[in-house]
Amino acid sequence: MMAEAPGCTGMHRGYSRERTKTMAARGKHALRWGVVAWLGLMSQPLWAHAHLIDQVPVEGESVEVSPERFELRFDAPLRITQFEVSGPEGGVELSDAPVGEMGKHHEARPANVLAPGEYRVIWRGLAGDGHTMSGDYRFSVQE
Ligand SMILES: [Cu+2]
Repeated sequence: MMAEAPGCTGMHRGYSRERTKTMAARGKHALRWGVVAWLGLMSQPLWAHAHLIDQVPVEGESVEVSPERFELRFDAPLRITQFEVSGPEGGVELSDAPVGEMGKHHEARPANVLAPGEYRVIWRGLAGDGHTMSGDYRFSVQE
């Protein structure tokens, strides 16, 4: 199965009619906020969706030794709602998981040394704009 590319599965669904109504209700500020939102599409909006910019181990990487930690870095804050690693021995127990924290940088540590083999990381998160982001990638640990 092909790894699903990290992406915004909501595709601006969060910029809803309800939010537009709320903006209209703010009267004279509505236009200004509309402009801010529009500019946001070009730069970094306040309620930005977050894109994955770095991960450790890197996708497809074959690491020589069991990784001490897993890392995800985003270009905007995101709340991790799911983080799962599985391998040849099933689900990998994590001594600390990033679930629930809002931030650009997330870390998780395996509770035990990872056995050689192929691993799969599945994560899911909620960006500041309310969009769900997710990723699914593999790496391997050498003999
Ligand atoms: Cu988004």
